[in-house]
Amino acid sequence: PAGHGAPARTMPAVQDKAYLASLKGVTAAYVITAFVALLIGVLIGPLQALNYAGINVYDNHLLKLLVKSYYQGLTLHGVLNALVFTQFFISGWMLYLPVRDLGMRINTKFAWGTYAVMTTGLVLTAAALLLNDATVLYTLYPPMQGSPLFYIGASIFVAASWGVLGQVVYTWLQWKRQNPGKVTPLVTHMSVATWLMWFIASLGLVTEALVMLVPWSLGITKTIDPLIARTLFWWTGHAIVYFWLLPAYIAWYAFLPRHAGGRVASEPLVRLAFVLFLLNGVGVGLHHQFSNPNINNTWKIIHMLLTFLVVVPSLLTAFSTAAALEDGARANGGGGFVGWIRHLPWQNPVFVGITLSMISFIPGGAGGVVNASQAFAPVVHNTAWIPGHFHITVGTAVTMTFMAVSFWLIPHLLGKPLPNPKLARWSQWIWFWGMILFAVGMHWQGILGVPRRAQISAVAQPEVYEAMHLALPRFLTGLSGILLLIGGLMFFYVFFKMVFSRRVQDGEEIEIPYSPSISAAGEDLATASPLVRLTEPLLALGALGLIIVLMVYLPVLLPMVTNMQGAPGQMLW
Ligand code: HAS
Ligand code: HEM
Ligand code: CU
Repeated sequence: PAGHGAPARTMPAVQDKAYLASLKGVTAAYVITAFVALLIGVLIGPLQALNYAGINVYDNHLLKLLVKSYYQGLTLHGVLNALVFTQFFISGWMLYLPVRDLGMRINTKFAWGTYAVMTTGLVLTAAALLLNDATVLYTLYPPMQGSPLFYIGASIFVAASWGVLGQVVYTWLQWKRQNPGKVTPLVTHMSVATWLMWFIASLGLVTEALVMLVPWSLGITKTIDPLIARTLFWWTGHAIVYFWLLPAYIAWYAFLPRHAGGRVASEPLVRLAFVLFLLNGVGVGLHHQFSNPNINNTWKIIHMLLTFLVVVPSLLTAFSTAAALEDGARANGGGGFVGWIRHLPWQNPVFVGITLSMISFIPGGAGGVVNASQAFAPVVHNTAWIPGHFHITVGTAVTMTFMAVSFWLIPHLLGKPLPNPKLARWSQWIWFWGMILFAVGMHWQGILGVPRRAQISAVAQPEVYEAMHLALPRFLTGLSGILLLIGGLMFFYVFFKMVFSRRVQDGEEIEIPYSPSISAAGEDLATASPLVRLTEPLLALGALGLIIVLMVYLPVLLPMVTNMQGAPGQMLW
């Protein structure tokens, strides 16, 4: 019933203005750097969409000055969008939120230091990419080899994320010590669970980089085992998608109900969903390696079944966020079976961006289940279907949520209001439709056998691919690139106009949009529900998560390590 439940949390006030300015400053630095990376990445994307429409623009001399090949551009696009944009945004977002949520004071010098280290890693990696020394290495796959600069830069970049992670977990533990017997507030719980999941996830990549890639690129070791490298890569490579997704889930669960005038359905359920990702999010990476030989098929099947299991917390999210939206719409006078949808705040660009991003995740997630099915994987693996899948997951569900969040976060951080809310709203609609068309075109072409990571427009007879006979999917992919360019430019116009405008208000007037909840978690552990008590000890749950990962990865890795197959490095460009 309306009025039932718990009111929204109010953010603890911060008295020390200089400290608050520094905390907001470092957060804004992360967020703005993220969107600068996205801007460059997004400018390259449409050229790739044209490629899949059969139009080759890469013989252009002007373009050749910037990128030497389709593949160099593609690598810049993948790295800047999926790795740099996401990690910078998340590092600001998931540092700021828990710190403000807990009302704790952190050492902002350390936070700025971490930002500087991350930026150094970015500059080194970007230099290698721009020098054409790391082309096609977005997934790092040896025996293809890049310059040491690339691997060292990437290692520094990932190490910096541990800096933020450490600071957040440390701050949370300090709060726990000062507040014994208290339930961790929801947003902090989600943030800490995500950071701990990322810690477990990143161990694969860190091992690959430190033990294999860096020594190999420096010439200390002469050969490398590609299978071990891939396996360690996908240990991280699947779970990294939850490192991108869960910060978006924070906006969906904790803040979207407020934008829609509704309530969080159940806080204990949210906590359960995040703990399920912490336990089961990492040990599923073999679903990227079904086609790799020398891996026992039983383990591939186990990882497949565990992948189906990790769909559960996303389904929990789908139903409970939909319930929160329905709650808001009915409170706004909406009724009927689906008629209530019209009573959602479709005028609000934050709401529109986040909700459309969630809608895109319905086919995005469903496609993931197809990819993970061993029977379907051979049909879709390494085809255009796969970029179709991940542009409606990371490229829309995550990216558009972060775009929409910036519409209130930047005003809150910098005291600069959102200019042109209407243009902001339109940018989200156009991006959404662009990505939907992109997904239709690319999934379709993929099923007809068009490969991914291929400059098919430069093939003398692109008709070798059945799909290239079909005008419609080609057309859809090409058109989507143009729509996305327009939607993207509209977004960046609004974003940078906002960032470069004059400060006109105290950002604190724009509150963090905490939502009320129907079923709250309570404040005291002693009186909390069993589910809340079970999901509270995140460090212990993280340790359990690590044990599960070792259980499903050591039996896969050990036979590889005892039967190593060294290959010399190759540079193909
Ligand atoms: Fe994936 C490949 C399987 C989720 C990203 N994925 C990729 C790659 C990327 C990526 C980047 O099993 C390519 C890597 C490369 O370069 O090779 N993926 C899955 C599965 C899931 C999944 C099972 N992927 C993601 C997410 C990503 C992402 C999230 C980024 C953020 N993926 C795969 C597999 C491959 C793969 C294979 C390898 C393919 C190959 O052969 O190479 C699941 O986690 C998905 C679960 C999600 C759902 C959807 C729930 C829906 C929700 C929205 C509700 C909406 C509402 C709106 C309520 C079940 C939560 C209501 C609105 C109103 C108005 C009322
Ligand atoms: C790859 C287009 C935005 C992440 C691709 C490909 C196309 C494309 C056509 C496939 C190229 C190939 O396989 O040869 C676009 C367009 C965009 C856009 C038109 C919007 C303007 C994004 C965003 C993200 C993203 C926002 C992530 C945040 C990636 C990644 C790859 C990729 C990770 C794979 C790189 C690789 O295989 O090495 N993009 N994209 N893209 N895109 Fe996008
Ligand atoms: Cu995966």
